[in-house]
Amino acid sequence: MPDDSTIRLSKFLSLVLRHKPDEIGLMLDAAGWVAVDDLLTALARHDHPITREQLVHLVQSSDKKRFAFSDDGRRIRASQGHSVEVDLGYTPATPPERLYHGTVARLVPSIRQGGLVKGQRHHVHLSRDVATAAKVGDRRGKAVILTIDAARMHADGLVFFVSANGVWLSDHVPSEYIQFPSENSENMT
Ligand code: HQG
Repeated sequence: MPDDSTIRLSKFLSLVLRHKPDEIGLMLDAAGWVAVDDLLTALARHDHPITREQLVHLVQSSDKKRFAFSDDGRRIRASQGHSVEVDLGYTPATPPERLYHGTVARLVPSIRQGGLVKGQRHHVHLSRDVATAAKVGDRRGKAVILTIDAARMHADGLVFFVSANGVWLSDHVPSEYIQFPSENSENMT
């Protein structure tokens, strides 16, 4: 388990690299990258001083590999989850037959109606396995796992991307492709 200060820093980095780079005076490039030097300087100026080694450790030890360095190690970006406009440059990919989405019971009626929508983020996030989806759902309460017929979506021409850290991304998942848990098991993981 990462310690509290690592978790706090990881959350702050998510905020800066996905949502509010201007909070510490940074600008992301069109693909979401920022120079590591600039990031370290900006963090130090805004009460989050860390060394390059600490940053590298955080990136490498992150449970979900949320952040990635460029090949030359000079730039860093979040691998998914942005609300600011970026083009991560992922190419369309063929998904596994099934993907999973963890949510909570109170959102299910609306998802039944409108399918999965991306909301503030650029994409709907889907997981490769049930355990990951359960963790995503548990952030909001007791996870309800939706099973997505990704093979049929793909066959029908809907586009998928996979992020550098293995999150499957889609623009919208219409409800016809979603298998919902039966009513009396909706509260079960
Ligand atoms: C729900 C975290 C009502 C959806 C996680 C979810 C993930 C609807 C919420 C990543 C809906 C959106 C993404 C509809 C979708 N009506 N509710 N039609 N369609 N929803 O946080 O997938 O730690 O934007 O079920 O682990 O929960 O940040 O998406 O509950 O990988 O790296 O609307 O964020 O990763 O919430 O989470 P989010 P998410 P990090």
